[in-house]
Amino acid sequence: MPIKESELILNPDGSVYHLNLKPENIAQTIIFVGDPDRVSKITEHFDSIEFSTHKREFKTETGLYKGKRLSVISTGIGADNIDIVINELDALVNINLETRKINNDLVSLDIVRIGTSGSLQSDIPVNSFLMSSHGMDINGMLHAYQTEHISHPDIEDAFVAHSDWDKNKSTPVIVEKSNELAEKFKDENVKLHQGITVTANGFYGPQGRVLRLPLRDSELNNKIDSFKFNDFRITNLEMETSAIYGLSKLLGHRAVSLNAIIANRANGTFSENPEKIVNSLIQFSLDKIIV
Ligand code: R1P
Repeated sequence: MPIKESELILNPDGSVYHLNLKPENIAQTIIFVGDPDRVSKITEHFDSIEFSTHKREFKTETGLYKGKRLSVISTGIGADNIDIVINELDALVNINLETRKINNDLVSLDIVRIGTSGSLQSDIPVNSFLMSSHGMDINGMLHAYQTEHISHPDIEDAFVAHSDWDKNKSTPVIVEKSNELAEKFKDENVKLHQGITVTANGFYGPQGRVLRLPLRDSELNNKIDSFKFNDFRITNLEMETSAIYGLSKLLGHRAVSLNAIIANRANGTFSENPEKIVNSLIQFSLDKIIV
């Protein structure tokens, strides 16, 4: 059965609805960034750019970096945007947009997020690099999908018990990175911290920040940063990783999330030069992606 026009929406030129992309516009290796302005900070390193488009928060550029074809896409902020970006990218490679039928031979994309994040651990300082071993959805997006076979109930249950998790909130869902893709980023000369990344559905209250509004659970961040499960601990908070890991695993794509740590919530510090650490992570990531 063809997928209905109301479910897979195409623009008059045949591109997918939000991203404004056609299948030929994207590479099979795709870098995600949150901020549209970060796209050109990556593609300025490219040998050449063959395609650019921009709609809403979704800016895409495709080109060659040291001979390898890469696309860079800004996702804007949040797991809800990741739902749009990954579903539309998957449609571009795995659904025939003319017949609206799923292809027999499915394509697996490599997705690398180059993002910014706040550390929760004092030994992971500002200006360091972190790869998310897992994404923990506390934002609820993954609950729309069947995640039983990709999640980690042992860690989830331990976290729910440890944090006395509020039953009115969506239950945490934990999904691991692509270990295959992560291999590319191993480097004995570069310290890449690893840990569980909690993906929140907001920046202030949902990540335990208090400006004028008191929190429902003022101890939540302490419970998050004191959680341990075997060798795992929660290292950082941001707003996209669990959705990237979850949807990538469900759809058969490989994903890793790399974070420039620009804030340290444990000691209240913020990087004096966040641009610099983000640029270092961009250069590190580009040179690993092409290997
Ligand atoms: C919040 O300031 C935004 O920054 C972080 C968060 O995940 C959120 O998207 O990532 P990016 O810098 O990649 O957008």
